[in-house]
Amino acid sequence: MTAARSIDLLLLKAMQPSVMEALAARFTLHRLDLAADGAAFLAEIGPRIRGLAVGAQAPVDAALLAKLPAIEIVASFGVGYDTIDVRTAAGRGIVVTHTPDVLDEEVADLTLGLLLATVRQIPQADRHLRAGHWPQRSFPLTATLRGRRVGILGLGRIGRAVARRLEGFGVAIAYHGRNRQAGVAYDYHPSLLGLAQAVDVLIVVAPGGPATRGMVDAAVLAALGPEGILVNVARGSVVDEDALVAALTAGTIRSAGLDVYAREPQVPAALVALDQVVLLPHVGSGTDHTRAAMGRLVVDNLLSWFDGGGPLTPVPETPWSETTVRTRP
Ligand code: 8YV
Repeated sequence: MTAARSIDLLLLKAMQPSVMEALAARFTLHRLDLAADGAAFLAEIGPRIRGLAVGAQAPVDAALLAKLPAIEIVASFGVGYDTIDVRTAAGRGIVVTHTPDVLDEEVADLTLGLLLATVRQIPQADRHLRAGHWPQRSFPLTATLRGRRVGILGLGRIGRAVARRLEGFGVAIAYHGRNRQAGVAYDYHPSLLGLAQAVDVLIVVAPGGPATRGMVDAAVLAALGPEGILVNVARGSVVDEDALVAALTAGTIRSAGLDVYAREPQVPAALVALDQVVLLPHVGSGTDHTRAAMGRLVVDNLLSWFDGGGPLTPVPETPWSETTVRTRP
């Protein structure tokens, strides 16, 4: 008797060890990054691939999906999935899953840390001490969170977790998103420009992708005013990075705290040169605890799918339902 063939799963590159271990226990893994000739590799194993596990930043475009005629599911590590062509996937009945919920509180914690670090210049104060300047001169007085009005762009799961924390800081909270949210007491602004005019801190938590590209532009930044602070923990694409550098350089806004950039891991030298900004290397969800939870969810989505239980956390665009799941040819 021959053993049942294991399911072929493609990885564009290695994922964290706990994920690799769990996947290897159930699937036959194929690593595109280890292939000497990627095109030849895909031509050979592409037709057998039934699942794809990817890190959040790895592009899964129509050209890649076209080389995977038998693919059923793309399981992505991360809540944002702007690098995955979900429309093409949906058109072919391919399920796409992501990792929402498990990272909300972690990213919200980091967001508040980044906001405080930016307003109170915590990294700069640390640099001042380490450079031995303290005995010669006190660290300069900084801006404050007191009396500030904070606007949130994107009041989704993470945005709401940020807002809950902000309530404890005693600041006024407002938001902009596609729709006013029922049961939410914060001021709603139907336009981003209107929100920016009403606040002096803007926190970007909106998803990336074409609908939000370059939304935080020169006009929005100018509306924040000279005491304005921009915090972005979402996607670099949401902010016009050139306009941001120009606004910071000209003093149109006071500062920025950034965890994400337009062309990661490249960060414009002009941003790095600005001492008042706080720059993090996309670490919003980056703790052992939360990355382990995200990894488990990637694995559990794949196991559930191939066990016939459907996806656990499909993206909204995925045309999945109990009735369609097992009627695929
Ligand atoms: C990623 C993120 O998971 O969830 C997201 O959308 O941006 C991060 O939490 C991280 O970049 C790992 O790829």
